[in-house]
Parts: sequence; structure tokens; C-alpha cells
Amino acid sequence: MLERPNETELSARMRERARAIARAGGIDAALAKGAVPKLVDCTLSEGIVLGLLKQGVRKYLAIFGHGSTDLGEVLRIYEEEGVTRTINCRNEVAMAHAATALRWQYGEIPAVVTSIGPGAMQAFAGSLASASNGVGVYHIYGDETTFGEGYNMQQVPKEEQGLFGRMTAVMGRSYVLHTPQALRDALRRGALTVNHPYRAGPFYLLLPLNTQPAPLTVNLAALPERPALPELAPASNEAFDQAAALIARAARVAIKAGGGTRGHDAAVRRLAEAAGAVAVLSPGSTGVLPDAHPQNMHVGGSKGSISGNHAMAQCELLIVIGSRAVCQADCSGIGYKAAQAVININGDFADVAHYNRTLALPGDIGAVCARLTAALPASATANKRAWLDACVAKKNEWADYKRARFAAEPIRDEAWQRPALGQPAAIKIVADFAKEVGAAKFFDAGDVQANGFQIVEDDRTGDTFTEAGASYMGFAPSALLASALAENPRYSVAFCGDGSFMMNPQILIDGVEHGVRGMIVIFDNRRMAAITGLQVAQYGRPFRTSDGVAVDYVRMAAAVAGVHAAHAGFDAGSLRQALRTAHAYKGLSVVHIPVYSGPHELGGLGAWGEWNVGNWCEEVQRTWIEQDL
Ligand SMILES: Cc1ncc(C[n+]2csc(CCOP(=O)(O)OP(=O)(O)O)c2C)c(N)n1
Ligand SMILES: [Mg+2]
Repeated sequence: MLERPNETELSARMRERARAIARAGGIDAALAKGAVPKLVDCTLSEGIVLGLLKQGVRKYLAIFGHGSTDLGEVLRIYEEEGVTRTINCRNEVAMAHAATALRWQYGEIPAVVTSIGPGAMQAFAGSLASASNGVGVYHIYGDETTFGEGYNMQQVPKEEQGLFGRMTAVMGRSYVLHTPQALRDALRRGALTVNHPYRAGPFYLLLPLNTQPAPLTVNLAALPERPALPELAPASNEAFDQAAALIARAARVAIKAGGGTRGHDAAVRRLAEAAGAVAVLSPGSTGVLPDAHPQNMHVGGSKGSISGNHAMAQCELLIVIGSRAVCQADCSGIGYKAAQAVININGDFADVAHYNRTLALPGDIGAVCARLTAALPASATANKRAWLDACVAKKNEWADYKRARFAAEPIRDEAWQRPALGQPAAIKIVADFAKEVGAAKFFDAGDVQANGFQIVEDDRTGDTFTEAGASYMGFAPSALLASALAENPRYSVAFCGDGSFMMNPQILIDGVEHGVRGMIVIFDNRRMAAITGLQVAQYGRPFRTSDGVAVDYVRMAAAVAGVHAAHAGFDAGSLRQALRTAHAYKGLSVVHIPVYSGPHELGGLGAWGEWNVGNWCEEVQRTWIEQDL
């Protein structure tokens, strides 16, 4: 090993700075008081920690390796002085999910730290969830040395430079810190990426092994702050007046509230009421209108609902808000069969112009909705009574349809060789319980997710987190770890399929180690049922989407000291009891609930839209070509 003779002196100076920052109550206060000098001589690794502090990043999720030991040493000292917090994890995909959840659920910006190569590639894979859902997080990966003295272990084995930087730049935005002094530029770009008002996403800092310990002089005052951008809306009233006239004229108006409407509940509700429009929700926007609001038609799209898809198909004027027209949301482009015109509200020009015949209202959803609402005449709702009544009738139909499934007795199941609750009935019980105890809900992929967004009855956004952007199996249990880092943690319940849970069971250990209070409910149908369902619907036969291995999840979870694990039995009563006991436990609980899977009509909630996949493509695509939007 090479000796660094002045290591202790370096560490001592680092510790002094960290202590001064902690005492002052933050880096800005420390600077203002002169507790730390403006110009600091440090290493790039420390410069990154200081720079991220300026942007409010104090929490790190890490799996260290030879590609990140230098940064790790800085984080050790800064943590000892009470400035930053680092939690160690067991799987980089899970860690990336937890970071996404910390920003998404709590608004806190974390940084993920990995080694070079495999660890980085796993975190990179996990970052698809933050990219897909527009969640800003920092990812810091070790990278190959800039001297090019030979291959570095775990680099991409090619005679080319900057490959990790190129890969990550495809997913989000990325910066290879080839030169320590480039830190300022890198962090300025990072600040905008992770705080982008409508297209936030992951920002990757690639840290070459040899530049991490390299010295530089950092100007703390010049390190980029978190950008503060005002809300934007069209400047003139003309577009609003045109939009208001379109709305007033149309007899059947529907709002499609995409994931971007999260947090804009009041603005969307006021617009819907003033416009006499019904609102069709996306998986990620449940609650933007209260569940029982007569103009809330529930979710619409490829999976959808009776009422949501009815409103989509029948509206003559569509108001799209904060939606990027994902196949699941707009039925692969053919969901709005009767729409003659579109009003689109979105900050992103590409999204706002997605459909033809569009009156674009680009800008912040809250600001634009408020202006449009103000432009509407009181008479705008006058011609819409028949439409609203018809939609309410469809909503009632959907409610009856769901009720029959919620009330269904356990159904005889082949894998369990006995009757088990249908997944809709079981999810409803757990969702109701979560509401009762004020818990947030996280939904994993598969039927659990699809049934979940068809079932939840939220009255505001922020009670359900369904990772519908990437539908990444393993997201929900991993997301619980965010509560271990959050300033104000909220009890959360992860709804997981058996397939999804086994993608990332690491939470059992990480959750105990870092003190998560929360619950994982495993809806075990002994298969990857969402895909079985698609196979059967498309080709009539299942193929390799199940196996014959029974897993006792209670014993598996209980093998980890500190986890409370319980079997939920096979009926509603025993499930409710298991949930209550699990919730009372002051730590991480796992509830294993066997559920029915199969063709019984009360065992699922159906699909109400179209989807451009498998052997449906030909028909969907023909319809898409023929439609004008
Ligand atoms: C990491 C990952 N791999 C594969 C998929 C494709 N996929 C989507 S749902 C699903 C099955 C989910 O099974 P399970 O979690 O048991 O839920 P179920 O559908 O049985 O309720 C698969 C394989 C995915 N979304 N994510
Ligand atoms: Mg399953």
C-alpha cells in the first residue's frame, strides 16, 4: 500500500471544516459567520460533499468499493461531525429506489454512492425509476482513472474513454469529473437537473479513481445553489380566452390528469368544477380529486376503469394536464376516440404538443390552471349536465363492479389447493387499513400495481406512490428505506407481489439496520400473474411465468433479527388481524397473504382499454393510423 504521509493532517483539516459547518448550523451560515473561509483547499471528494451541502444534500445511500473509498472517508468524517448522514445498503438497485422514494415522498434530495463498474451499473439500472417518474436524485459512481495507465478493474473493457459517462448521459444528465476544478460546472448542471420544475431526473457524477483525492481550491461562495425558478404561464390572455371558449362550447369535456398534477390538487379541482369537466386519473395521480367527488371518474388507460375509459372515449374536448401520454395512460394513442380538440397544459414543449389539434398552454400546472379557470364564464357548465350525469352513472357501474370483487368469498386456488382471497379483495382490505392508520401506500409492479391503482380511494395526492413510470419490480419494499432517512418519516405500507418482493428482499436487513417503521404485504399468488394474464389473454396459454417452489415468507422474514413476520391466513378477518398486529410493531413488519390467481371473474378487476403489445399490435396500430389526434 502507498503511504500518504500527510493523511492525518488532511483529515484534521477536513474535520475542522466539518465541525465548523455543524456548529454554524449549515454551510451557508458557516460562510456568513466566517467560520469557514471562502476559499478552501481540499480534495475533489470533499469538494463534492461541500458542493452538495450548498444544494441541501446531506443524505447518502452507499455501497462502497475500491471505486469510492476516498469519498467514503470524507463521508465518515463529515458524519462523525454531524454534517452528513450515510446509510449502507445491500443492493444498489434497492438503494437507488430508496433514494428515489426519499425525494418523491419527502422532497429531500439524496445522493447514491457506488463503486465503479458492477455497483454503478446496478444503481444505474435502478435510476430508471427516478428518470421515468421525474424524480431528481444524485448518483455518484466511481469511474476509470484519467491517466489511462491501463485498464482499470471493472471499467468497460474497451479502448475507449468516458464510456460510463456516455451510458449515464443516455438515461439522464451526467458529468465526468476529469478535472477537479470542473466541480462548479458539474454541480451547476446537476442542480438544474435534479431540481428541474417539470422534467427532473437523475444526475450522474462520475468520479475517476484518481481525481477523487486530487487537490483543488474551492470557492464555497461560488458553488452553485439550488436554483429558484418562478412559475411560468403564457403571457397574454389570448390563449386562455380561446381555451375558455372551446370549453364553454363543448358539451362533453374530460380532463386527463397525469402524474404531473400531483400536488396541484386544488388547482385541478377548481378547473374541473368551473369547466364542468370530469377528471380521468392516471396511475400516478390518484387523489388529485377526492375519490367521492362526482367528477372523479377514476383511472383511465390500458388497464383503466369502466368510468375512466368511458369518459376518455366519449369526450369531445380533452384537457390534458401534466401527462406525457404513456401507452398505459392514453391506450397507446387511441384512448380519445371522439375527441375533436385538445387543450394541453404542460411545462414541456414536446409533451404539450403531443396531440394534433392542440391548443397548447405551456407552463406550470398550478399557474396555468388558475388562469384558465379565471377565464371561464360562469355559463361554461350550463350545457354539460347530461354529460356529467352519464359519467356519474358509469362511475356507479364501476363502483358496483368493484364492490362485487371486494365482497367475494375466498376462491378455490390451484397452487394453494384451497380457497384464497382474490387479489382485489385482499388489496382493498390493506388499502383501507392504510387509510385508517394514515399510512402512505407504495405499490410494486404487476397485478398488484394494476389492481392497486384501480382500487385505491384517495382524497389527495401523496397517499399513494405507484411507480408506474418504470413499473420496476422491487421498488415498493426498497422505497420503505426512505423512511429511515427522512426528517419526518410517515408510516408506509409496501404492496408487493411474490415476484416483486424476491427482486429486492434486501430491505429485510437494511430496514432493520437503519430503523424503518413500516410494513411489507406480500400478495403471494405463486406466480408473476400480470404476465400470465397477458399471455393467456393474447395467446391462450401461460408460459414460464410460475414455478413450483413454495416459499414460506414468514420464516424467511423472521430469519432476520428484528423483523416481525406474520401469516395473514386465508380470509378477510385473519388478514385484518394480521395487519393490526403488524402495524403495532415498532419496526419492520412483513405480512404474507396467499391470494387467488386464475380465470375466476371475481379474482381480477379487468382491463378496459387498448394496448399496443403482443398480438394486439396490428389492430391498435391500425386504429392509431386512422385517428386524427
Ligand atoms: C425488474 C422487472 N423485471 C421484469 C418486469 C416485467 N414484469 C412486470 S409485472 C411482472 C410480474 C410481477 O409479478 P408479481 O410481483 O408476483 O405480481 P403479480 O402480477 O403476480 O401480482 C413482470 C415480470 C418488471 N416490471 N420489472
Ligand atoms: Mg405474483
